[in-house]
Amino acid sequence: MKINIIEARSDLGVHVDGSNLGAQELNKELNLNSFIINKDNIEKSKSHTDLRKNEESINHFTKKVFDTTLSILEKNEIPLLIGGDHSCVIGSALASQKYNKNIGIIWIDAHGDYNTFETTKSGNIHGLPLAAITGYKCEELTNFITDNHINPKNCVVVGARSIDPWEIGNMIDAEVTIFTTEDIKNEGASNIMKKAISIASNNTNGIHISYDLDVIDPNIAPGVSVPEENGINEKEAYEIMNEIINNKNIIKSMDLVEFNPTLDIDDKTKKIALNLLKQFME
Ligand SMILES: [Mn+2]
Repeated sequence: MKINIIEARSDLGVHVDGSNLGAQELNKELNLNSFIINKDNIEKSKSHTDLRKNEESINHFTKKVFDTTLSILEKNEIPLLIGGDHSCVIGSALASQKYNKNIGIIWIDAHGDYNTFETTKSGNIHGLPLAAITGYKCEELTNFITDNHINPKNCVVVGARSIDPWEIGNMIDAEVTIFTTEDIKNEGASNIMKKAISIASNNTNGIHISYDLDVIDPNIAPGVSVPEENGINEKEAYEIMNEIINNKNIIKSMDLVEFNPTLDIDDKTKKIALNLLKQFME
């Protein structure tokens, strides 16, 4: 099936600048036709006390991503969103849920992204999208689309190693499945992905994949806004993508997010991101 790219050029979900430049930087190399979605032309809030940073602009952005993703799906094509920070994908995941009716989601990420406005300490909305997508509070972020969330029981986080104490409570409450980086080290990336796919596809019509580059160790992939030590290695990163490709018949939509070119060293992260994109598009 034809893949159609969305360049999601926003870093409004995080106080660190630069991830808005990620998609453009990657597509410069790929040189593929794409839909381009820009953030609002406003001054980005980075206030430490604002616990709803850039909420309104992120909602505008989400709606644009949602409409674009839906238009791609309606042409019977696969949307591939390139971020942007992780708040960019609320619209892509929920458009896929709307079009495919009932899907599961696999969230490959060092973080849980399962905070709510009550539990967030930073107010960075890129720490809330998975909760919003699975309808766990955060209604303010999905107001444009009611009763269309992904069932958290079909939601799997893969590669987590930095989950806030309150956030883990949300995830347990919602019955999200978590596989940690340690699980990947112990059981192998392919085996963990097989388990994740089985949970996400159980009684659903397909899967949305959201791949955050910060799951990879920052010594190998330093170009991300919120790096976490002791991540997966490059081989494991590709093994994860291999399992995704092996299940292409049920993968309905895909994101690759959080590449921040301003923090990259010697194009290390860029090269891995490009390899992952090429692997998916083969
Ligand atoms: Mn993330």
